[in-house]
Amino acid sequence: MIGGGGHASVLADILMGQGREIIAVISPDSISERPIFDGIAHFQSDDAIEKFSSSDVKLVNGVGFLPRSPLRKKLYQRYTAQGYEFETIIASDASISSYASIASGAQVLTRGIVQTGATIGENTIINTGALVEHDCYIAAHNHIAPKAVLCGQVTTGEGVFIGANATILQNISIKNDAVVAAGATLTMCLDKNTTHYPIRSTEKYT
Ligand code: JB2
Repeated sequence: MIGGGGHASVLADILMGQGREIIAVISPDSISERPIFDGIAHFQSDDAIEKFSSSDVKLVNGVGFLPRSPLRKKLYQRYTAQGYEFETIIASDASISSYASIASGAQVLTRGIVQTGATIGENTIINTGALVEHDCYIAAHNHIAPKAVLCGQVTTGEGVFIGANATILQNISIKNDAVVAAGATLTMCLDKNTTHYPIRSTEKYT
């Protein structure tokens, strides 16, 4: 498990519930305040990953992704280039259509829904309770945050962040590294590296 913070602990919970063994947590910071990691070996340097042969272990990308943060993608690319495979994680209560495609290293968390004809790219997070409707194409290294709703045929480029509870209407295209802030509703296509914020009411409460 690479990383030992909030995202890693959610993934560990899912994996342990599926009877999987986590043999080590690799994180520069302490993990002692998270009881889920009790009893698991902890290494503070990424160099420790190379103690484990790529044929013996799978890696889990437990470093999350906030808008335009580079670390998660960097770690994924560094270790896949060295021949390591990242585990694809599907929570037991996620709902994935048999006609959806989930790429290597993607993570669909608790009650995430991926409908028929949808594609989820490598290293992408579909977070708790997010809904990816039919025929969406979600590229690599995205984070679709909790309870975001993507209506049918939404497409995203790499590195897109869609915040919690955001709604993306059908047929919308979102280009690389764009951000949809939490709670926003997106009704038009979004250019690369731009941010769409929720419309705020100007009314004053009296
Ligand atoms: O270079 C690194 C490195 N830098 C930070 N290598 C390794 N192996 N680990 C690294 N870390 C570790 O990432 C930190 O030591 C820490 O354990 C973890 C980051 O934890 P944090 O709780 O700050 O963030 P997160 O990435 O787990 O969660 C973010 O993304 C999630 C998807 C949060 O914002 C969550 O709210 C969000 N749900």
